[in-house]
Amino acid sequence: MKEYLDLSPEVSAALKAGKPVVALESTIISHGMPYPQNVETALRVEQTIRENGAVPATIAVIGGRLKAGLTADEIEYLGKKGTAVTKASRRDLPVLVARGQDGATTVTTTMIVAALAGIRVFATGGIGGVHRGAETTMDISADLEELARTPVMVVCAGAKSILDLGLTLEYLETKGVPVIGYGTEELPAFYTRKSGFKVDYRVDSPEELASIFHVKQEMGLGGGMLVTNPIPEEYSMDADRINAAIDEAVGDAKRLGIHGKETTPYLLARIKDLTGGDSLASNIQLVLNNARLAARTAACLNKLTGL
Ligand code: PSU
Ligand code: MN
Repeated sequence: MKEYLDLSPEVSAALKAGKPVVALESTIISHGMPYPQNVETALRVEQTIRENGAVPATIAVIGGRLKAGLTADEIEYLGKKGTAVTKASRRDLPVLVARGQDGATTVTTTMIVAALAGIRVFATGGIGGVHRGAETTMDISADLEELARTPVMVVCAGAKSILDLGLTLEYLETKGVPVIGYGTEELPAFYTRKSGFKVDYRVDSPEELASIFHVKQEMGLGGGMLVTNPIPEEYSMDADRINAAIDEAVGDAKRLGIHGKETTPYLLARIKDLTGGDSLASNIQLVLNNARLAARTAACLNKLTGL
């Protein structure tokens, strides 16, 4: 598959020199936030990774090539095109590559390309999971399967309660994916620090995150690991307010018959509208917070592996 991959010169040099590298996804740019805040955020996240001693590798499919490390122009291009870019999950990759098309990578495909490039740590906002009502719709994000199979640590702020968080944790348990709370025993719910659900383990340092991930790979267990990092207190939202917006958005999606890959982007955009943009400000801050932790953890992991 490597013949389909292009590393940017910066990412390639960093990997060769054993510098820490952090992967970043592009669906959050095209489908997760509106233009121009999406582009501004993507560039700020890259800057934050650099300030914390690592090299950012934003991942996407451009003209049928798997890219690890985008130029500012490529980020602007994806951000401007927005939802007109294909949201690319595992099943979409062969089609986009064969046709020479563009795709914005989700958590799933960012993990695939990161692993291919030799990048082991990935920072994002929220992951996909088991949707509410999945017992009839069977809407379960491919992100969960990917966490089970691909050896990349994903640093996120938990998952939004657009999902059934309890079922999402059950699924990850079945698949053998460790779910770690960073500085917390509770699964964060993206906009808020608490969800009412417990994580498997609490870890308080990037050194220990790196150590657990390293041991998992050394033991041959393979697969990924999910680090859930709560949004900083000062940016967290009022739980009742955000939950009311989420419930309304989920109801709207159901009424409109939205399904499949459209569901998550629809809900994200609707919640942003219903909260008058406040949710976007929180969203940006939690991604920056995850970028900082991921950069520090990637450096610890390189020390452990002697890179
Ligand atoms: N959840 C968020 N923000 C996001 C996404 C999910 O809070 O941007 C995006 C990510 O790219 C994630 C994808 O991998 O949506 C999951 O989509 P689906 O639920 O269709 O698997
Ligand atoms: Mn889905």
